[in-house]
Amino acid sequence: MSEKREWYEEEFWVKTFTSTPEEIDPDRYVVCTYYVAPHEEVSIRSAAINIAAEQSIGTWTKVATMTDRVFELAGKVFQINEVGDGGVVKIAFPLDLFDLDAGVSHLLSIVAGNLFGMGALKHVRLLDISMPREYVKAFKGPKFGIEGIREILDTDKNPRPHLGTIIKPKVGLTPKETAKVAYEAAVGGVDFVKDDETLTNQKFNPIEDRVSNVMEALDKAREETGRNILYAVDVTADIGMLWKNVETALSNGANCIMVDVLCVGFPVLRSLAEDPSIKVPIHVHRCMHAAMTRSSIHGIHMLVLAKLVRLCGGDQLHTGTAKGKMEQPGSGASLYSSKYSGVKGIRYMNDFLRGDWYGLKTVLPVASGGIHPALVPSNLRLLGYPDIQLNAGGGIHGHPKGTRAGAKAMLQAIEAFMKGIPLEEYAKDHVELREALEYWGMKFLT
Ligand code: CAP
Ligand code: MG
Repeated sequence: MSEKREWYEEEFWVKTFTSTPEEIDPDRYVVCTYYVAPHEEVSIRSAAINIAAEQSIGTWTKVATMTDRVFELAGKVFQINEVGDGGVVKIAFPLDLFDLDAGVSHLLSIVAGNLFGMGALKHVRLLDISMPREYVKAFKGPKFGIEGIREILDTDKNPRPHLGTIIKPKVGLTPKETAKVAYEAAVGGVDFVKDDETLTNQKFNPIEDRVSNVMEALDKAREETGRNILYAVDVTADIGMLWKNVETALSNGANCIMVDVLCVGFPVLRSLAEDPSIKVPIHVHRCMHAAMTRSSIHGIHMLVLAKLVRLCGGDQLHTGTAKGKMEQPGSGASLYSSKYSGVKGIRYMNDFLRGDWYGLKTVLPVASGGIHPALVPSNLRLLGYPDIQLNAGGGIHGHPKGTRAGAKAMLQAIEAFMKGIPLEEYAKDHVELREALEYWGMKFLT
């Protein structure tokens, strides 16, 4: 192994870009936690100083124009714990470095900018970010949050997990066929219906016809069952078309909109949430997140993305399952504290979204992806309840007796769990649940 090169160990770099934890006032700094794996010849402290310097005052060598004002903006490495091939480091960036009016796009250019390409680093992962009150207060956050959604769905007095569905197949149905599936799911007992993330305004299912047909079907279901049901219309598109989709959806009665946040960008979510004409909750899908979140040693942890979604005003957000068809994040991340790894990491993120954050409204965590009735107890137990929504697409519409029975079976599984009754026991006199358990067995459970 070649000798470690202490690239940034000269007094100037250490003095400018490191400090002790006691010197970091949490009200005056944005604090980032990174997993850093430097190339063999670079020490962890050098790598961390490299990040602090590049992402704050941005220079790899002394320049003639350094003044005290510039030095006050320096990022500070104040904690290093060596793990695996690298270390978990904390870097504090002074609040004055941030343009509070420029929001998340500016924040990302600092805390998740050039550092991902630095030549001294083999891997680097932004694990967490903690912002001072003044920073968080520059955002309005969600308009509805868990409380607002519960009021709409009338589950505030007796909180329970919400049941959602994604209309399947993903694409190819006509507006009338979509509305029929939505109606069946609603009568079967779902609280929430959503478009799948690739359905927007294609020829086979234009948004105007779809929304008017689905809302009519849900009105009918409400008259019959007395229950409100939200329909999240996917408005994802490039900016001009996105706003047209929003207008079309709202003018045809949509009571919720949905956006693929990483495809459109955080600022778009924020502009939707802060627009006074949008008086409905925003459901946030996260497709593409795994390009950043899946590796346990490189990229950006989902917890960070969830914090940004809350700042930008998402009312509900996909955060993953404990059991389901998608990869559980962070396999191999025993490198870190449990709050960043695997299912415990999802739970930690869900609890953050449910908890107080300088007065911003909460965000309802959504577990989705391969869920069917047999998976309900473990997902609720491990991810936390009652403040959660379980979404099932295939796990409802794939029921042997169809969508209505599928929704009933999911609801029965939730009821059984909430009453503390084992599913097999409850299934004895709940036929839809029994059929679902027989049909899918333990798929994805083990
Ligand atoms: C679920 C889903 C969601 C995934 C995405 C799908 O459908 O609609 O997009 O949940 O994963 O198309 O797979 P099924 P995540 O219930 O039929 O699986 O929520 O982890 O972002
Ligand atoms: Mg989907």
